Amino acid sequence: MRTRLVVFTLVLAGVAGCNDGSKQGSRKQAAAAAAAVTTGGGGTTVPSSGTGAPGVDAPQVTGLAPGSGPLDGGTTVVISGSNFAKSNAGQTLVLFGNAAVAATPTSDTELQVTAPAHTQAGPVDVRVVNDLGVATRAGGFTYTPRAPSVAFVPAVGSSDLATQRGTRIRLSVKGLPPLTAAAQVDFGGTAATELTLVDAETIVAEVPFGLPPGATAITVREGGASATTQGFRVQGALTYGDLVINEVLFDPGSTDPNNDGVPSAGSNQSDEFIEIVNTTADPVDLTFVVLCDQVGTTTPNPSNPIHTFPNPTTLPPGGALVVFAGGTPLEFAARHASGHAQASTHGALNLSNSASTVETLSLEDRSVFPVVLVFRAELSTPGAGISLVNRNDGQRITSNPARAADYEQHPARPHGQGTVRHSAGTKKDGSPF
Ligand SMILES: [Ca+2]
Ligand SMILES: [Ca+2]
Ligand SMILES: [Ca+2]
Repeated sequence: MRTRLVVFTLVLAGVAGCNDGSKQGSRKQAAAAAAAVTTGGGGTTVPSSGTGAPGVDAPQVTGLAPGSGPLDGGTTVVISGSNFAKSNAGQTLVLFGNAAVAATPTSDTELQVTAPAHTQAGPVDVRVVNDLGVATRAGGFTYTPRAPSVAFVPAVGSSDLATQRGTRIRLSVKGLPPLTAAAQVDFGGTAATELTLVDAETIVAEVPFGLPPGATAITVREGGASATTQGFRVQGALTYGDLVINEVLFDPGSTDPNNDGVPSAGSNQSDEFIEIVNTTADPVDLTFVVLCDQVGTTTPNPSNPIHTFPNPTTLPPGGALVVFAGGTPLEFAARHASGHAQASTHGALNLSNSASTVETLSLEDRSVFPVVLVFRAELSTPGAGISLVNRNDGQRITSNPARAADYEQHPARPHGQGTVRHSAGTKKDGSPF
């Protein structure tokens, strides 16, 4: 029996290596199968032809039902024929093209099998292989093409007045001809600003400038075919309080909130952080929002950015994103495509450790107007290792501008063997937003 199984494997390798629909290949396979059974033998029957010539016990296939199914596989197919259950090996394989799946005969004349996935629409040969031989049904099963579809991430985007560039939306396209440099993408009929071809099924498109806010269809065209998807949203202007600066750690002391194993100390202030929360019920595109800082005055300074969010950066509803001064933020759960924590694109936040220094942090939204004050807070440090945190943790701050009274010193919370007084990426008690 052991010998038989080894030989059986060789037979399958030979079948899988042949092109679909090759009659010559089929004859070679049949010969191989016959030889294999002879060699592995000990059995009483040696087929003269693996194609199931009349008068021998080799399997034969007379029909498949259904004879077609989707490219993703999963179709339950009943194969009719003969000599399915006489296999002494008790093992039968069915090949759809070159993909083999195990099958169990339900009778001598019927097999039930689940069609495997396939890459290209069209007919494939179906082969039933057991230790009596190989039966081939040329073009026995047809894979039906997928309906064209487009998936996209992120689900919201905007564009920038200053540069007229847009959020980069990654489009995964199925059911179209392979994408090429000639592919076209439009958002609600307006051509994408920039296109970057990733592969035959993936293209990155920038949201064009000047689209009205709201639901916008995305259409991809290639080779005379097109696919359209709904559900994407062009973000409108943010209003005050949609985003809050929820927590700020000016002076990390010797703590390590970015979890990179390097506690801050002295001039290493890489664990400074600013936690931003989306207080709305929708995802917010942060791509063209800029985090700014002005030291020593209560006047915000939009021209002094300390972090530029990468394109794209999306904050989920109620979600938090932490901007650290530096380091390699670890163990922040990926709650959205752009990650839960980022290190300052400017290499530092330079938050003052002095309790007497006022700093005005602001989030400036450039997506619709050059400068729209989204949030500002006049803040000063409470001391080493202690952050300032929104009294109504994660909730909208309505006073404009936000004042020191909107914040409190972070309470102690358990962490490791002791306690800490900050909570980068979580609520005050360490629970998720
Ligand atoms: Ca650190
Ligand atoms: Ca500092
Ligand atoms: Ca927090």
